[in-house]
Amino acid sequence: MTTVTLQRIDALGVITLDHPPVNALSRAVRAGLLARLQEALADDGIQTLVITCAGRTFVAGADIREFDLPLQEPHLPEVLAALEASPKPVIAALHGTVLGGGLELALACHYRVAATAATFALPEVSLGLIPGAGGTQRLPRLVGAPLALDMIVGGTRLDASAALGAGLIDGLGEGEPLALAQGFLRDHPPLSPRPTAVQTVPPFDPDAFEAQARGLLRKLPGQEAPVLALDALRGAWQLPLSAALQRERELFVARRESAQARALRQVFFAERALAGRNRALAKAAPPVALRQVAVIGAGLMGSGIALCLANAGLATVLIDTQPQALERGRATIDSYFSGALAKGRLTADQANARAALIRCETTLDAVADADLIIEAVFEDLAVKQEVFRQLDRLAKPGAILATNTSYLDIDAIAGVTGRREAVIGMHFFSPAQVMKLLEVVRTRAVAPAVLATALQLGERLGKTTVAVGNCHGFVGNRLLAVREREATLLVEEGAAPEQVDRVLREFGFPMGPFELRDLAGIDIAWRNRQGRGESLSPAERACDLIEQLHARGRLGQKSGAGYYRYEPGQRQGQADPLVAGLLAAHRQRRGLTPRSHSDTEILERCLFVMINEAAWLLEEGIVEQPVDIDLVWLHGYGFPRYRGGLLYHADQCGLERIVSTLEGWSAALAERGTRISPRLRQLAAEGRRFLDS
Ligand code: 3H9
Repeated sequence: MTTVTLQRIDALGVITLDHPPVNALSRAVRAGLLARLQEALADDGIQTLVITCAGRTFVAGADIREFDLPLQEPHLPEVLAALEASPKPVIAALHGTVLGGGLELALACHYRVAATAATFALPEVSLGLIPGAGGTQRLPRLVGAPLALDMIVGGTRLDASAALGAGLIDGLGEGEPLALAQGFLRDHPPLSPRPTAVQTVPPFDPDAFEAQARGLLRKLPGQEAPVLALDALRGAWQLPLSAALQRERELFVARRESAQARALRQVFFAERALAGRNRALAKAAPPVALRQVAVIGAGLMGSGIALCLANAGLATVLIDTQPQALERGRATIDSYFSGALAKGRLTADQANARAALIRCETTLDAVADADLIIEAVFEDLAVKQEVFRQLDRLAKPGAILATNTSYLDIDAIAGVTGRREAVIGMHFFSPAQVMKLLEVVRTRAVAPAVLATALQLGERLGKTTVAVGNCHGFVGNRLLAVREREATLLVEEGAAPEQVDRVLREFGFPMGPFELRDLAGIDIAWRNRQGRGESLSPAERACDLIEQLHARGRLGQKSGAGYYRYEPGQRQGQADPLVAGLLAAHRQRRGLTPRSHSDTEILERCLFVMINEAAWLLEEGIVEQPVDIDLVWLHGYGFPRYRGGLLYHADQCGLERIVSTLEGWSAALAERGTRISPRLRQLAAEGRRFLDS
């Protein structure tokens, strides 16, 4: 339901936009706004106008659902130009999230007042767009070029007091936005029209501006929109207003159609659809109420999980039977809260209250009152099974037992308990208090209410929470293992680790597979390979670079050397002649003549084997929907958001091309113990796509 109404209160004309859930500027809203504006201007009894919104927020932007449709009149820039040209003063009365086109609407009004909880941003670049209704022109005129740059290119969000300080809004207060506007009018008689666009940009230092822009763009490699947004912003002082507005509009219209914007829209809606599916599951099987949660193991992972729980207001018991480990865990927690306090992210009261939610204990019987217990001990099946035997004995009836294993068989863990229906996987990513992903791993016997509880907790922790099935490595690490295997084989054949890493970085990953391996630890990969024993294919077993590095004590960043060499205190590795020598000797031993690889071959081999493995995951029913695989890799492994996700990217490449490329490698794939997924073949043969399947 969409309504835009005009109400007269004495000489005030109040235009209210009502288009749930977030008052997005759909065609109907734009048309309604224009019509009510014309009525208000024609009404001699109205002297001043207020624009406000019903519901939980002022306009949160253009209607993203319309971006795949042809442009429809009236266009927002025209509506805003009419508003700004109003001979009667117009006040925007703001609350909630004033975003994108919503902020542009507010900027076109003559005055702005806001509720104290309101926030302001132009997040268009996060959707692959640039502001398309005057944002790049009106914002710098009000707040100056440097802050406009941070907001338009860097996506900086302002709270209401910062917005007031910056001159973005003119008044601020508690209460209903309309009442705030009425108060503002009373305090500032007589108001006259004050168009933003005719003002000039306040003076600024152009060199400092350009340096700031370079700094921001460096943090956004591969993304096209921020560069174009900057281009449009410069128009605010380089071009006459009408030319600058026209240029902004042309860039915006072209961006709507761009591959990156389409990909980012796909991700935007996929994230919300996932949250909706999780909510529906929680409704179908009411979750268990969580009054207290216990975490077993106070290592980096366990303390990180405890932090997540405390940040979400949950009473938490952190247990480690080794007092020294527990002390280290407590120190990690304390330093996190003091850091948050120092950075102003938490007040002292908040930090103290959250820290007090975490109680540290050294005996497992402290789990007695917990409704949920999350185990985060050493990654070894026998160790975890022993912990679960004890937990089964000590936990109260009905308590849920979760494991944070990153690849072990959770059915085998559940099997040692007398409550298999209450055992589930909750795979957090390190550092748990930072990383957005949570894989919730279903076991064979898991009860629906247990699954619902884990999913609901994930949402409460602010994680992108994806339900997956139980298999070695689940979704994320299973695909990671396949990519790492392919990358290692490429190196064995003659590519340099730094070439492989560069190619994947240029694709948009924050780091390449060897850089990631050095960060995560060569010892972790070594232990994983030991654990896989007979299941390693002959090709994988023969490509034993991990064992060779491990034997030399090259454990990655933590030991100062792995695939790369690290200067003390440096996280950026240097290519190491020792590794080049080790590789040369390895190839010689195996009778391999090194060859060079094109960047395209490297990229395709790393990605296409993952796409094939993802198709197997679908075939095996490990995920409910293809998009879940994309969300796991987007939020847990740095897949570039502007490429939409692994399977979205596969769809863009064309499945037929992927299958025919994989067919060309089928002998090599067989050596690795892999076949082309029948599902992938079928989709390709039918000319279909993953995300429509
Ligand atoms: C723009 O404005 C371009 C202009 O410069 C140029 C114009 C010419 N459109 O996130 P939630 C839906 S670009 C359509 O779960 P929250 C969303 O899909 C835009 N629908 O709630 C969901 O639907 P469902 C710039 C939208 O409270 C429901 O609303 N603006 C839009 O966690 C609830 O969303 C942005 O980029 C939209 N613009 O967060 C803001 N926004 O229930 C994007 C939301 O069917 N939006 N929906 O799944 C957000 O950041 C968050 O949604 C918001 C609320 C903070 C508003």
